[in-house]
Amino acid sequence: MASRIVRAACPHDCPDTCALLVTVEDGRAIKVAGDPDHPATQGVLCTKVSRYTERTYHPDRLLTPMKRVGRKGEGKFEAISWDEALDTVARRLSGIAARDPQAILPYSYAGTMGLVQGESMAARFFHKLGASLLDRTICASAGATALRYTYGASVGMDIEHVADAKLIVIWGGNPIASNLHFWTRVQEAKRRGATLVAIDPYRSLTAEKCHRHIAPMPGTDAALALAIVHVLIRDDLLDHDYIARHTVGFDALAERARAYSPARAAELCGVDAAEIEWLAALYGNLAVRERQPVAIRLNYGMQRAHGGGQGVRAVACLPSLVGAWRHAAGGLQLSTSGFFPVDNAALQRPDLLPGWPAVPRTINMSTIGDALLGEGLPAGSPKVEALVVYNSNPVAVAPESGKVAAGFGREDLFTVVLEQFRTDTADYADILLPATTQLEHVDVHKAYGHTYFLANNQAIAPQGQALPNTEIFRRLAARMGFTDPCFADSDEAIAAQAILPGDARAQGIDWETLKARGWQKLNLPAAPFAEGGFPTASGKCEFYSEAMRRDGLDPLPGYVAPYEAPSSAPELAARYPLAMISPPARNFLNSTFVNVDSLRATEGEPHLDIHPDDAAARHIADGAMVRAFNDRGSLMARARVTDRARRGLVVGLSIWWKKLAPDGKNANELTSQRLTDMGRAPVFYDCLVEVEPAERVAA
Ligand SMILES: Nc1nc2c(c(=O)[nH]1)N[C@H]1C(S)=C(S)[C@@H](COP(=O)(O)OP(=O)(O)OC[C@H]3O[C@@H](n4cnc5c(=O)[nH]c(N)nc54)[C@H](O)[C@@H]3O)O[C@H]1N2
Ligand SMILES: Nc1nc2c(c(=O)[nH]1)N[C@H]1C(S)=C(S)[C@@H](COP(=O)(O)OP(=O)(O)OC[C@H]3O[C@@H](n4cnc5c(=O)[nH]c(N)nc54)[C@H](O)[C@@H]3O)O[C@H]1N2
Ligand code: SF4
Ligand SMILES: [Mo]
Repeated sequence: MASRIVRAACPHDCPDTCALLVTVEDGRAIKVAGDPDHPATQGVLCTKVSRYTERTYHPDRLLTPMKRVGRKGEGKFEAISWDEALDTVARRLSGIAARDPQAILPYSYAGTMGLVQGESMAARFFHKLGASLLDRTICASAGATALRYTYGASVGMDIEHVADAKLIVIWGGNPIASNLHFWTRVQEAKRRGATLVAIDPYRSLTAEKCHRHIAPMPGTDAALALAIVHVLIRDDLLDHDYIARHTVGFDALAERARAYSPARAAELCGVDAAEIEWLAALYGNLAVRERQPVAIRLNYGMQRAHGGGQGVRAVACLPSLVGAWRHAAGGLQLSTSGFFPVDNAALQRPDLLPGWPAVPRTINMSTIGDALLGEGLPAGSPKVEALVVYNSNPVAVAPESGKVAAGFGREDLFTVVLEQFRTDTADYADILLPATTQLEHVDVHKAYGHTYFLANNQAIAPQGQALPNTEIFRRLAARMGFTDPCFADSDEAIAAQAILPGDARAQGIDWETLKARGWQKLNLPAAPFAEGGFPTASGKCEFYSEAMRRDGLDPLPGYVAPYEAPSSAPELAARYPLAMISPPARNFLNSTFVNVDSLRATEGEPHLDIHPDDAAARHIADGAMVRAFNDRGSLMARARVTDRARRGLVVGLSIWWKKLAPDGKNANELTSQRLTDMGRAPVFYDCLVEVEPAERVAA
């Protein structure tokens, strides 16, 4: 039997970006394993991707182009040929473009993180067309904006060294579920004597395994971090030399932090002042008095509220105050993506835009519901007449789902969806196009939790008539008469353009070496900011940001209350007293894998975790069906009465496919389309609800 091993990369939106070894026998992938030699992967994959063949050969894979024959959303389709599908799409888009190309909107996110199957040929196509631009904010842009103002880019410590840290603070993340390979290193650090602290409103799988768990109310992290700053300064637990040489605005920060005593922060966050004092003393003493490495793994869970950006900024100041960056095992990581020299201009070709450097209007993906319903568009701005969705499942993942579904349901909207499966979004397509999976196409990957470039070599032939995104847009471009040479680039040629030439960080790395070796690490110092050198305008860590002031923002870290909290919205809180968060379930990846039966079986059914006191007050028994609701919508779930959820909080692990939930709904029925303080990002975890037993609904 002809057996071979193909070097590949996990495409999913996960900081770990694992190196894969795919065993192929007689043209069929029989095993997907982690590369034991890749230091970030260490031969281990999560449960989801170790079952990647189950997903690839899933009986529900879309294998032919289809056209809708039922109502929008109903999911009735009929197979058609590629020619008919592409001719229809080209004809409809050309007709709309002849009136105003801005009436066409691409909608995509990180179904694959690949630089080739993501925004390369697709971006070229929409740029050439002059379509509206999409503001890709749905996940990380609040935190990314905060990091840009503070450190200059999405950069931080290399967690490959974290096993040597003496204190690891896991802040707003649940790595056992969503950053597994970091967690492996954390356990090694624990064996070596490190103290682990989780800061999370929920006692997550990770929080329960830490030495200490501090549970603030969602969206209050800035107050907590500023109180730590307050204590560090009050008790002189500071690296004065690092502050003097590598930071900007210490005095202004000190002045600001004076207002955040532990007592005040305790009240804002709903924690004990003693917990804040304890953490600040441990962090400061270890770093400054004992000169030991202290690390913060900040994650995106804490930036999904109104003050999400300011929260990240406040936490991001901490390592510079105590000089934690001096050690390879110290500092902070939210993301490493800013280290990667990627040639976006070559991949995406914004210069193809008809009026370049003028750009068409931009529509925020986080408010797609409103945009499709014509709300919030500038006066005179054309309505969206065509939507082309790829690498995303907005009907399930975008906030305020009722409006999103209403928008997708518009009869006068022409919708094209490129998908591997018939997702909630696919059900609204006029034309549904079958896309390849990672085993069936070529790609190149950067990462946001480590510093390796990876190659994804094609392991097997496309299933059925599926095509890579690139090929679909290549064929569409030809039909639209786009003759620029870049539309003829093969996927290998695009992959070869991804890495910015001449950048020292990528010296010795190109597509040829990468595809042969599978992965290559960037050339970076082990402790990237030991001697400062932040990529800000000042070259320093900016506690005070002149750029923020210029942009009309508070130039110092500060506390911005959630939109939906008793302090900021007392009337709303009287009707809807519980804060709801909907963070990732371990066996799903956003809404991907929900349709893999074995993984969905492990998650069971949509649950809502509620504290015993909050449950008792509502006569909710463990295991009872409940209805969670607010002015935006409602949702049924099975209650788990548990003190994993702190008082005042309910937790619905996500993101379920709506059509695989008993009531056809998921958590986004309740979330709002409001945006964060910076970065125009959604506020999924800034959401008040009330919960009642479902019998009452029936009665
Ligand atoms: N298995 C799995 N892995 C994933 C994903 C997935 O869906 N499933 N999604 C991927 C994606 S797209 C992303 S962006 C990352 C997300 O990665 P993380 O940001 O690490 O996200 P979570 O694992 O959801 O961790 C979020 C934690 O933050 C907590 N949290 C919620 N609100 C707050 C708050 O206001 N303050 C604080 N301190 N904590 C809060 C939640 O209770 C939860 O335990 O994970 C990626 N990895
Ligand atoms: N309530 C709530 N909502 C959330 C979140 C939350 O924590 N709570 N998290 C938010 C976050 S952090 C994120 S990042 C977003 C994620 O939102 P999305 O990026 O939309 O992620 P997925 O739901 O995984 O959907 C990706 C889709 O892309 C498809 N896909 C994968 N590869 C390819 C390919 O090569 N070609 C094509 N054409 N399709 C492909 C998959 O089949 C899948 O259906 O959701 C956000 N929504
Ligand atoms: S989802 Fe994350 S942990 Fe799982 S294989 Fe992919 S990169 Fe690795
Ligand atoms: Mo995300």
